[in-house]
Amino acid sequence: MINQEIITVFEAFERGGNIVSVNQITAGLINATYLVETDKREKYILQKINTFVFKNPDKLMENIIGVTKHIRDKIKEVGGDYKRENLNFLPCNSGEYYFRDENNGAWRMYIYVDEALTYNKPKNNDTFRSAGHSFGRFMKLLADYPAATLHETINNFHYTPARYKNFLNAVEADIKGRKAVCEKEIQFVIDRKADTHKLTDLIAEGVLPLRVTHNDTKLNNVLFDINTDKSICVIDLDTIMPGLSLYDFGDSIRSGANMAAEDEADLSKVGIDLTLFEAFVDGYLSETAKNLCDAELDNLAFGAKLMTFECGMRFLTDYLEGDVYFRTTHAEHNIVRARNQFKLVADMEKHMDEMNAIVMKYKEKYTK
Ligand code: GN1
Ligand code: MG
Repeated sequence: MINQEIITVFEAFERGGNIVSVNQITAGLINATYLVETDKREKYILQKINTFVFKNPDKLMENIIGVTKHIRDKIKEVGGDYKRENLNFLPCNSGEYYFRDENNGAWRMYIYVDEALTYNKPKNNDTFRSAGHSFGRFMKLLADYPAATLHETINNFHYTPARYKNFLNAVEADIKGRKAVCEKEIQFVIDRKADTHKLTDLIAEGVLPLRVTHNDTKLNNVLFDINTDKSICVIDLDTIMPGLSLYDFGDSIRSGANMAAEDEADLSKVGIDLTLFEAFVDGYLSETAKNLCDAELDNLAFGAKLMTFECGMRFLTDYLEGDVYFRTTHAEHNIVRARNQFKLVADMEKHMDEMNAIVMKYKEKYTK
């Protein structure tokens, strides 16, 4: 039986047809996502925005509508398929791009991209190279987007010094009495305090440029064509804000070049896969090398380490705060994720020279 809540929300978007199936998609850790199919053989994604995380759905949707329109125009210019290479959001009956239900829940809907899939782990090097192309292209498409019109959907999202402060506050408060079981992880973070402000200092000094970036570039935020296995487009557009190329590059490496899933508990399986790293660098730099400045290229590998560190610190903070932010399936989920990310950080530290050498190899290849 189809949940009445979903039917009510779907009807608010006035697409007609009756729902024949609803399937929840649980890959994302923040919003609640449903694939809805109708008897008119149409498929939609209905998504309940997590308003604990995104406090201001109207500003969030303003960003997304502006950005997807910009991308659509560019795809049209080159004769591309904008229904497939971009997300197409639909207004609800009030004319707005999200619907408020009677419990103040905020919902949005967009057309489902058919014959597509996502990967939590790259199937092979080509998959990950292709993801690199997509994120590189995404940044290029938005290079002339008016950044000043974007709202900050989550304050200080990748402002790592603020994340570090939140972490220290969570340790200090220890509201769930969990501190004792993660002393080692807490120390791991404190030992790397200097890393937290390296990039933000370079921004303040005017060395690293802010660009319009995606900021949540995990591999499962890319759609792949089921027939060609090539990336089609980038999804999960909630955190598009001015940021660093290093954040987008770094978070992709964090999620896709880990030899294990981000919540693998067996740490012997966790580490940086340099072959996958190289494939992503190849795809990403083939699109962006000419546009990136030397300071960005010099810090790409560090960006991967920092994004992994930041994410681990966020998982640890959420564990200490009682699992209020990330979707978890068991009580240890966030601490398992944090340990996993810190193992990956330690492994990247061991391989930092090799990672930098790979970046330089492709910098040369694509800037000649
Ligand atoms: C969240 O929404 P999703 O699952 O794509 C999170 C990212 C984390 C990621 C860790 C808005 O991404 O920042 O890196 O989980 N998104 C938000 O898996 O916090
Ligand atoms: Mg996602």
